[in-house]
Amino acid sequence: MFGFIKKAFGASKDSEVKKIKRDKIDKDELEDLLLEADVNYELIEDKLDQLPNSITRVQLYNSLISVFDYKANWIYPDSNKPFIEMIIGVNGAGKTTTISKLAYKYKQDGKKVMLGAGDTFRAAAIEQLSRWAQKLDIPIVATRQGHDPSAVVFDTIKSAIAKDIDNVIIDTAGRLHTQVNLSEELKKMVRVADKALNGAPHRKLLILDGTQGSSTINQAKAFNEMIGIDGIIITKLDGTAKGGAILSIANELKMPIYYIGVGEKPEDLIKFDVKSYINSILDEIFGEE
Ligand SMILES: Nc1nc2c(ncn2[C@@H]2O[C@H](COP(=O)(O)OP(=O)(O)O)[C@@H](O)[C@H]2O)c(=O)[nH]1
Ligand SMILES: [Mg+2]
Repeated sequence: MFGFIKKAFGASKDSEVKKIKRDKIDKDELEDLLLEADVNYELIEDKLDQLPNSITRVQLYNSLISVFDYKANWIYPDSNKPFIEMIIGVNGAGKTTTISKLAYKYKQDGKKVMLGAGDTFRAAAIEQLSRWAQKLDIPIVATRQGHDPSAVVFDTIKSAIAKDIDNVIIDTAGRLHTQVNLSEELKKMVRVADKALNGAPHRKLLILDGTQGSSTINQAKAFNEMIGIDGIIITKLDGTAKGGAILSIANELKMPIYYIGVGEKPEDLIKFDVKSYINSILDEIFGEE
């Protein structure tokens, strides 16, 4: 499932050599492996300090799983239809692509989906999302470049209510003239969503570019301060050896990671499962069970 883990934890470097199964790993060797996979240094030290010199699979499993020991800070609404999600993140992180993936997934699950082209800053962003909507045969609310994205938010939600839509996914700009503008615009979009439907947006998802590794953490903190983030999707993990950054991101942000992106096609979205993720890492280190 998590093929990218192989890249991050060394197997690919010598893929001809069959992984030898072992019962324990030395602290020093483990430290090197985790550092290479882009796990944050302080996190590694913190975890290794609590482990013996020679570490078993079970010991490491318990140590790594504890990084994810936190709860979501939002609640799925009871019957508040439609379910509104806002997709946030810097330009190029993979917002628009991820929206198409989510839309595809919801549609596969039998849901009625609608998109809102809330990145009105760039004409290309509106076109890109419209193309996806057409390809996936999903309705979209869009306006011309430069128009107020909050109006798009309002219109999308109202239209979705009228058409009995299940899932609304709203795109946002990743960059404006200034950071202050961006912050104000996003805040307004959130306020207006709540006016269109009480409690909306129900989930604000932050898209982080997995190839940037741990360096996305500061970005995430900035967006969280602006409008509060409810969860994370990490993209582009198909092309990187930084799969360990997921641990650093979880540890620093203490926010649920819902999905990971592993390609550019609509089906390249994987539900993130903590246990499978950690077991994939452990398989690389100890050999498959
Ligand atoms: N390999 C790969 N490329 C991705 C993934 N997600 C997005 N991309 C690519 O990253 C680039 C930027 O994506 P886009 O959705 O336009 O980013 P946005 O500016 O945040 O909306 C595009 O070329 C996408 O095809 C992914 O999971 N894997
Ligand atoms: Mg975009």
